[in-house]
Amino acid sequence: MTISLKEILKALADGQFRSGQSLGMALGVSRAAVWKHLQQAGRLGIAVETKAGQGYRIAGGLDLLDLDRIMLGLEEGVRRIVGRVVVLDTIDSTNNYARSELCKERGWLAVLAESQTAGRGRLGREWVSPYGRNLYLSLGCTFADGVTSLQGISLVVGVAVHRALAKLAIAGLGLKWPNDILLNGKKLGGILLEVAGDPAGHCEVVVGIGLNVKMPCSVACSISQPWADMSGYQITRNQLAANILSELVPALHGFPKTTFAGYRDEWQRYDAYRNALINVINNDKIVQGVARGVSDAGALRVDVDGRDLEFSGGEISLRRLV
Ligand code: BT5
Repeated sequence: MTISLKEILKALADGQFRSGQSLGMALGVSRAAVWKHLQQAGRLGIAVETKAGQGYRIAGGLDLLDLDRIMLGLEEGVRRIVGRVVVLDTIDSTNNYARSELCKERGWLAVLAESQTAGRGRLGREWVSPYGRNLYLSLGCTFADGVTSLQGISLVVGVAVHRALAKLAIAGLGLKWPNDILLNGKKLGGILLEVAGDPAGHCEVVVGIGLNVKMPCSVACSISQPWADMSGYQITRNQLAANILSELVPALHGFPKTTFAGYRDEWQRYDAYRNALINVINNDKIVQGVARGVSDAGALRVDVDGRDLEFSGGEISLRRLV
């Protein structure tokens, strides 16, 4: 019989010691097979403690994704819209998976994974995605009215994520244009929106959300900017996934009838950079000015030497100067 690493990790998820023999018996494999699988866990950044006479333990336990728990956290209406929720173990990128499923069949689906081997941000940047600790979620959706009807949709995603986190009583949240979720000024999560299809007709949108729940120190050093996670809060990843979907799905389902204009005030309330002196960076071009919120179409408004300029496009980044 072959078993997956996840089955062994599930058996150790409560953080208690289990002997190799009892694990093997419960899962129908040999002690040697258990040992072999647990070598892999180390490579995934999960520290498995071994103690003579007691066996194996994951100190602090593991909070693994569970499809049934996520589904239980969703209202009937949300379940009906999404249609399919998929929980994967390790995948290159949940966005890739969602996109290839949408190519096979139009509609809506949500994809979650324990880890990503090629998680990405904008412009091919890396998204650090260790196993079993954070949230990697993609929502694939199909719209009928063309790409241009979706202006500002990524900012609506930010508002939905903010609402979900605020309901979990997380304090110190903020949004940074265009796609960052901040906690106490540091990057807690990011949004990657990918659109394909007809500019005037059917188009497929994949909304990818990465949120740090409990980032292991062993991989955190590879993040190239100040980051945050939710380790100070008692939040399970299943609850978090359900909360995000509960806010995100109705918000996007309202598109394009409800436009970003309906969310603009709320986005601006959470705007972490409002009235801050910033650099707007677009490739090697840098413009300095004061951030003045966003337009009805979701463009960034910046006061540059007394002129009100607007910036839009997924390749722009902001840096705060003071
Ligand atoms: C983003 O890009 O912020 C969008 C990230 C979207 C990730 C999700 S996970 C589920 C789905 N599947 C995917 O493959 N992607 C999506 P960007 O603005 O380009 O930010 C990337 C930058 O954030 C990197 O260059 C690092 O500086 C930083 N970074 C990388 N991993 C991070 C992490 N786990 N937490 C905080 N910052 C991180």
